[in-house]
Amino acid sequence: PEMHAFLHELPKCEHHVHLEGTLGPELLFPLAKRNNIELPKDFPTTVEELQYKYDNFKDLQDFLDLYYVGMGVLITEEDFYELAWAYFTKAHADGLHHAETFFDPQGHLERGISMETVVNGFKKACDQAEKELGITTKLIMCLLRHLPAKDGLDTIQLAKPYYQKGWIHGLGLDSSEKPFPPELFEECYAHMAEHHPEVLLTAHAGEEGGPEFIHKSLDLLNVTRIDHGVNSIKDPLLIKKLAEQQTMLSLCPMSNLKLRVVEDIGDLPIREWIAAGVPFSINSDDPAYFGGYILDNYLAVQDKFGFDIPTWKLIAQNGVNGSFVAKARKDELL
Ligand code: ES4
Ligand code: ZN
Repeated sequence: PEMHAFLHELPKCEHHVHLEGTLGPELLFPLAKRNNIELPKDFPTTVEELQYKYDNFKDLQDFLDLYYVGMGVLITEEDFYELAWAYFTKAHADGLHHAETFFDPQGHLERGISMETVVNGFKKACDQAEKELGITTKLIMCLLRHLPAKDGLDTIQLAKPYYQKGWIHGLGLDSSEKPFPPELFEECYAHMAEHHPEVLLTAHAGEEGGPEFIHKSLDLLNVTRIDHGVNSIKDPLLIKKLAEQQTMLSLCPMSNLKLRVVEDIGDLPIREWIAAGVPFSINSDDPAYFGGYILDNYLAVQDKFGFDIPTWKLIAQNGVNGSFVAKARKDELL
């Protein structure tokens, strides 16, 4: 209980949460009704059935299949706003101070929803979170790696006004990892580096893919952060490189457990990263699907690793340092 209070108070930053992954049954079913969306025949019809699915994912793809159908209930700007606002209020109750949130515009564009609808809704919630909750926020647009790079480039074009306004701060890469290696998206990342150098670059790598996916994300996409990065531990030279460059990994413990990246949260290479000086943060990924928000993820790590207070302070400090914010805000967060 003492540690619970301490971890609640610790200045936590989240760097890896998909806003569409915060869509749980309590909003999914009402939105389906409000928007007259007919869910597929094999989609669960009760909270209990949905929960059963959540508790039994075989792997990343098995989760993604449900995730892409789930987001189909999001139609209006108000829907996107409500989704993100509900996340910010939950995260705030968990003691979150700073949130960098992913979204997947291609999952909406392909259903005929405009970039404007998606971004306006999310941005409204971000502004409200800053004003009413005192949380700082950033939006990171992710490209879906199961779609062609050409689609990614088109999506980047559509988002241009929002980089220019400073509404979108980062570019990420997500979805099915193994069949779609980082090099497929070199052109997308090169375009961003050339035309929008102020936009920070990250990519999912080393969740199901091997350490070579992390190497290639660093060397070919020039990312400054790695999302997941669990499989970095299989390559000592990579560990050395991550430590030298102080590249932060955004670890998602409960996600890794639910998607069977590891058998047990205690198997995550956290002690090894700390010993090697590899910075990482602790994150919720798709909290509605994986059974816990940010504080639950901290507690799950504490349950298995039993870290002392200085270690937790170091973890929090690394999270602040690795955030996509100016030095003044970092000083404030610490
Ligand atoms: C995701 Cl856990 C995970 N991995 C890859 N892509 C994703 N999109 C949403 N959650
Ligand atoms: Zn993710």
